[in-house]
Amino acid sequence: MAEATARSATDLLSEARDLTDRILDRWARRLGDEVPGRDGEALAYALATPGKRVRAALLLASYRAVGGESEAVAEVAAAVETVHTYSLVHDDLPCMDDDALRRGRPTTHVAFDVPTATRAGYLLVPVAARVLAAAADALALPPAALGRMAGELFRSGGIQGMVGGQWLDLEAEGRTLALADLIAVHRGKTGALIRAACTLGAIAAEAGPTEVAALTEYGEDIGLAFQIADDVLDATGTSEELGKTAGRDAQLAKSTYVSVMGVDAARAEAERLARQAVGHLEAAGVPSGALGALAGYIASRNS
Ligand code: GRG
Repeated sequence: MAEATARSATDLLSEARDLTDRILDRWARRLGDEVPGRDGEALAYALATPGKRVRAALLLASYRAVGGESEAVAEVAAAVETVHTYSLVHDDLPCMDDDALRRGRPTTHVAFDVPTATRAGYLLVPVAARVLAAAADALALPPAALGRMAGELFRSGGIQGMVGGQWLDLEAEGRTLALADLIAVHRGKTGALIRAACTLGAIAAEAGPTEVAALTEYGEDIGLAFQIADDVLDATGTSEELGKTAGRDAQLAKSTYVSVMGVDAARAEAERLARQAVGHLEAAGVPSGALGALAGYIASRNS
């Protein structure tokens, strides 16, 4: 599993999906047994619903870029995808973005009901901690590495990251944000977890501080590029292509890169950030083949 310079983003994502989905399916079955009734079914439904696994692919590529070689790193990726899944379940609730379609399927609160989906989302947070602890065992990492990974993952998911960004996003509905405020929303609600995926890959490989910092900087830029591309797709894609309701940002009167600067300038900014992300790796001497391919995909993706 050495760093794969010649591989396309499609290959990398497909491998990340295979490896991560197998682990998440196992956890979904286990939780279905552990948690009785519809709560267990809702947990399994949310966890096993197919995502693109971009965060998993970034984590795997980051790990390999700094010399990691074990396939068990996919368990760390599964922990990040579990946090991401909880955020999607809650994001779709009527009190947040109120959406009925996710990953091409009814959202969890539509397939079950709002209280069940709310509980399932909350239950996924400690599940993510268990998945991460199991990952550290599988990789035979020292306790300090598990502590650092947990710190990064849950800080990125908290008030300084995903929850804080989502909070600002909800408060900003119906208002026009200045670009600096929009960047803060995007870096928090979406970018922080993507950045953490890259950092966790580096920590899992027990990389040195310069390499960890370079991958974190890469993740910071690529996380923002990812949300800008999401803004563009929301305005230009169809619900069928996206597996979620297209045009939702405009319906909710959200400020986005598209509303602030238009589709073309937003696309150009995502591409600029992708180049800048790869620049951090090059400056630190971290191999950037696979991460470069993923950066290109993230800036110009069509789903
Ligand atoms: C209590 C305020 C508060 C927040 C709770 C719900 C929540 C935490 C945060 C929402 C974070 C969120 C859903 C941000 C959007 C990120 C995003 C662009 C998701 C789509 O990611 P993809 O395209 O999805 O990778 P797939 O389905 O492929 O995994």
